[in-house]
Amino acid sequence: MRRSRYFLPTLKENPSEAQIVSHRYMLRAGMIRQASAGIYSWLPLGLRVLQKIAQIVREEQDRSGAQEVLMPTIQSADLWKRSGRYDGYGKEMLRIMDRHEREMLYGPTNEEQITEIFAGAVKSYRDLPRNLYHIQWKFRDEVRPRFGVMRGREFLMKDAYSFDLDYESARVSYNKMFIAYLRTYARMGLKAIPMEADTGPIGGDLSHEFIILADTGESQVFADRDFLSHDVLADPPDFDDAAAVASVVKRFTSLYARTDEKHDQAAFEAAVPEERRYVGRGIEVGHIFYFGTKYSEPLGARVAKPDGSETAIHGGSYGIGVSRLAGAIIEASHDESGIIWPDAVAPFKVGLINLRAADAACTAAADAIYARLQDAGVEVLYDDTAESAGAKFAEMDLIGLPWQLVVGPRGVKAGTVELKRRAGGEKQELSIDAAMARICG
Ligand code: P5A
Repeated sequence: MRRSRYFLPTLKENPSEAQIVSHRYMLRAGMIRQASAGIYSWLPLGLRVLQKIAQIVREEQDRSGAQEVLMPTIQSADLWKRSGRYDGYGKEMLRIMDRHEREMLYGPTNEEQITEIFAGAVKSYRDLPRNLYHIQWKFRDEVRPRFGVMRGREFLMKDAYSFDLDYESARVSYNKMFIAYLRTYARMGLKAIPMEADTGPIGGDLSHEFIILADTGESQVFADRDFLSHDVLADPPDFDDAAAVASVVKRFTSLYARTDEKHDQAAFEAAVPEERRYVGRGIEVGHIFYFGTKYSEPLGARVAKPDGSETAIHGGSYGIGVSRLAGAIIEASHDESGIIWPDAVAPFKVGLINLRAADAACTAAADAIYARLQDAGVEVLYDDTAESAGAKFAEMDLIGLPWQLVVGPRGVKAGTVELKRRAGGEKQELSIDAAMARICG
């Protein structure tokens, strides 16, 4: 993409409404614009990041055996009256009346909807287990939407729903999601810590939040630093091996990790030696629940057991804050100049800077490198504008692409370019071939 053609409305000044760094940088880097309180438009650069995050989430859901569906944002109130949640959900639910005066709502979550689909389709234990997920916009009329996409009113969530015959089998499904979550966050360059959590309006008696560490997080966390040394991608359990999956889950759940509501300082000190105690703040980027028959009973999701008797299915639901993650990744990875995207979610891999657009030799060299990167399938943003070198460098640092490739008149004469790694900032003068090899290797 040529910068001269790209819709990238960056801001030089810090917007006054943004209180935390991710919100500031998302506005300044032209990723998002506020539409109304807690509701955002995603501009080209931001949308690329959102789509990369969603794709990693999707791949890890698929790998664990879940299957993608797409349910609507608008739901009927009747369904929620049947589950008993319509009144209890309170003011956070956006209630809508259609032209026939039927009560509708903008879905804050989809337990009812998916359970109804399931109840209409599955009648036998032979069709279990199943796990269905979608990546869809939600609306929650938060009292205090704030921090940009971190606490929005409209936000993108991945929500998965598992269906099992009994508690034991539901635990297997829960454990698979647990591992899928660790893998998902690790692929984004994040260390997520699972913590026992309250179940709130979703209900049930088993639940974990996944928290990434960041100073601006909304929850206070107390955890064993041993979490940070586990690498689930290096030694992943096989999803078909329930015992192997359970043993990794056990390794994680046996370490101390609690948010302030559940924290017990006596217990913390007994379980974790002083040098391993982490006390800080964190951002909730996922939340998983086992709630048994809470939705299947009222909505009639029943199956025949092998002995012919009937039972309500055992369910769980599993959420990831996809749009929140765009902000959370910035909270975890930035410096005073801007964002530092982990490679896996970067909107482009390379920012190619032509330092002297008015110089024919420089432009010819930069154009040729641009073509070469595109041919190699590398996503590149090519700053071909006539802006000053200082402005170009500042903008590239702000938008945080992993590599910066700088083509200037002196280097063109010598046959070299400057390659800078955004994370760490180290720079190297290299031949074009060597720079290509570094980027592509
Ligand atoms: C699990 C999936 C649920 O809604 N039902 C379906 C369950 N869980 S949850 O914890 O309430 O939300 C799941 C994740 O969504 C993100 N999230 C938000 N992101 C941005 N703005 C919000 N207002 C918001 N509310 C929830 C969080 O990452 C949460 O873990």
